[in-house]
Amino acid sequence: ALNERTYKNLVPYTSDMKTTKTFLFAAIDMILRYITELNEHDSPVIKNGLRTPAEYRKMFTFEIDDQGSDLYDILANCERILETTVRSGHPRFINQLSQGVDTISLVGEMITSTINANMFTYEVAPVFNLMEESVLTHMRDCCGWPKQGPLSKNGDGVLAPGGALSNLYAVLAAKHYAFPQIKKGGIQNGLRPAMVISKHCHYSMKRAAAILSIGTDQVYEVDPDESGRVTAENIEEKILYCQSLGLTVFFVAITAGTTVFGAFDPIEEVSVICRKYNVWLHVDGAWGGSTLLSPKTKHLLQGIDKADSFTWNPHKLMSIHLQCSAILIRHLNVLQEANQMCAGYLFQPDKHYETSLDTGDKTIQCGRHVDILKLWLGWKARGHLGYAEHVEGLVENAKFFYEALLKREPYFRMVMKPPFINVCFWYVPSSLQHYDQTTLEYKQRLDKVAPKIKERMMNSGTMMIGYQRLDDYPNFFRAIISNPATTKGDIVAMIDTIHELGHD
Ligand code: ABU
Repeated sequence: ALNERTYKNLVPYTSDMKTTKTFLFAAIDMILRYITELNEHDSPVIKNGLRTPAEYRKMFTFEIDDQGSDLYDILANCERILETTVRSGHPRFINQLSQGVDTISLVGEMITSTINANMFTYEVAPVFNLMEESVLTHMRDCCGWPKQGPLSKNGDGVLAPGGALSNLYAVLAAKHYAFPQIKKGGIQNGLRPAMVISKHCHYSMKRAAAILSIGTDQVYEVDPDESGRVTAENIEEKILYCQSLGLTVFFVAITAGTTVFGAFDPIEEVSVICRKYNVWLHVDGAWGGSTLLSPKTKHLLQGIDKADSFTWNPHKLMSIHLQCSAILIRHLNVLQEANQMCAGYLFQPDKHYETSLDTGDKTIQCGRHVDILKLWLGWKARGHLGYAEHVEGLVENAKFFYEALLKREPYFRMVMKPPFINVCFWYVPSSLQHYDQTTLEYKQRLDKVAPKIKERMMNSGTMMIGYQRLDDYPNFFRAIISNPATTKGDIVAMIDTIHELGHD
């Protein structure tokens, strides 16, 4: 019985595998029960709704005691976590860009964790480093980047812990490319680097400017049009404006699939401007990068072959488990030159093998998690055709969602026709339907509707969807379906739920 056993009855504290197996089988059994329940579509996303912090604190003993817990108690805690936490893998969790529980990814993470390797050197993680190099090469091939250098490589890159960090890598690489002297000397001698970005870029762009001492005041935003896209003319105008202030624009960032609207900026046109002014072009495709996987959607990234760097998150549209984000750089050696510190105990210059596979000295981190196995397994399992079908299925679901909402006017009102998977809409309760939509009072009252419905939703635990304000728009819902488990039946059920919760 596990209640009479402790960690000392498990390997590596004992060589007897019996208790270890019982413990692991019990954990696997718990996971299987969780996944079974998760895929019952009418089951709740949050059982008994979101609790208060005080209630969760009562449910768990978060404090660590002098005496350790027995194995039964450890498993009971795991069970309680699975019971009470938000089920972000549920088909009706459409709150975030990353969703779902992917069985292949799960196995990838289990094997990764079993090995517990560190990506920083080839000697510690040889197969994973080769695997990462191969998959990143393939991702760059999808961008159409040319082979260069003596090793005939089509660029560089690394898997980073999330899109924000991938974007930080892009700014760092661009800064080093333009001003290599800053690495040692800092920003001095009158250098005034500046960045031009779309106002709808991910906030991590500005944060990268803060981290890298560019300063957020030196980040100049370009307003998008009503469809959420910037124009190349407006980017050029902003570059010229910065130049008139004596600033040197070294970096332009646009987005392939903006976080809220899902808009795609015109890469081809903006790349012409960036070439003209010799500015690094970064495309943040954390969300929309995976449209490269289908012949029906890859036109959305037309011009990506001319970008200098590209963020692409398999943990969003490709359903790979968090975290899995690629930063791809078209230029060789910039990452290494920007980040190299030559720590002698890891990156010995006299190693007996090809040290270009020691990825650690080109990264911001030292230790790095193995994110590649789940991605590689997921891609191997689906193949190119499987992923094309996956992306097309998600686009089809978004279209169905949009059309279903149109049929439910005047209770549902669209913010815009979805440019991609993001479906943005207002719920308009009966009491607001006869208001003049142009009045401030209407906007102020509509602004309060989505948070109220969300509160009711979290209390009932039936589904989860995100909301936000953007530009002059009052709070609206953003429906995202990146989970292949979400069906048309779920979409109809979720629309019904919002309608039920939206009563006056
Ligand atoms: N990194 C952007 C994630 C935002 C979202 O999931 O809604």
